[in-house]
Amino acid sequence: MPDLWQDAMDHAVAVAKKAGEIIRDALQNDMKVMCKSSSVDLVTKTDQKVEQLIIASVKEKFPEHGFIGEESVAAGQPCVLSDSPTWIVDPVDGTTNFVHGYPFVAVCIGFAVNKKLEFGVVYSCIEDKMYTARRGKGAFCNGESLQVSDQKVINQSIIATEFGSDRDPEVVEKIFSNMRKILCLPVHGIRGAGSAAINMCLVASGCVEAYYEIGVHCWDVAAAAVIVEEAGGVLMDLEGGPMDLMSRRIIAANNKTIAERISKEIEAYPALRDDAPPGTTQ
Ligand code: LIP
Repeated sequence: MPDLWQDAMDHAVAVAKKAGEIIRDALQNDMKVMCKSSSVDLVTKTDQKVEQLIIASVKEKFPEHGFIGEESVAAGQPCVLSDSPTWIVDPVDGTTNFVHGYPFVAVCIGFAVNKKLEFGVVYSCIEDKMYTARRGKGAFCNGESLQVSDQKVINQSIIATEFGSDRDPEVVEKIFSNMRKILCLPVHGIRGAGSAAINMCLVASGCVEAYYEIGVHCWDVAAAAVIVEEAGGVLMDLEGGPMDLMSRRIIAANNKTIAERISKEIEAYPALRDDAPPGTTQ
């Protein structure tokens, strides 16, 4: 049975490396910072340039494939996952980190067929760590095999989450309330890289037991989701059950025991789905 998608994954790794060079170069120059939904939801010309590079490069090799890209959606493209081969791209995951030179910035390229993720590439380009995973073939960082932590006791775990970019006081209160509940279980610590994908790759690497967040987008997590699963981890919705890529909620954990303990503790709150029809309000 020919491996239909290895060629596509190899291309994803090559274009992620090129994208990483552009991001590192941009760190040395004045970057043009703009705002999206608020003054803390940042985007730069580099985000847009990198996404255009990735899409153009893939279209040339795979003209019939579809795309979901963070900046294309921001520009009005639909965010709907069909059965067609689809590339799910976050050109700069950790844009705020990038603007501030905080060294956790990732190029994320996920790939799905029939709505099932087949491979993920996350290039943490300031650290120069290339995380890759192909469904059924394991997860790797710079070629070294990855394995999640074997920890089953939440009180001996590190949990990652993020504050996101919503500053609505009610949402901020829920974020802190959930963090307080997790911290006081107690856990060894709470961490946040400022990039959903890098948080998830740290779960896959075995140095963080779980990551959860409400408000992430499909492009933040699609690529890293394959890496977590292929490293032996699990993906779950915040209220239990399978992760829904478009739901903007995720628990990525080393095992079901830890994932269920987090799900039991935190209070979910609504976030508009990525695939909500245009004009839908929360
Ligand atoms: C970021 C996510 C992070 C989230 C931020 C932001 P971006 O992605 O990786 O988990 O908390 O609000 O969405 O916008 O830097 O690609």
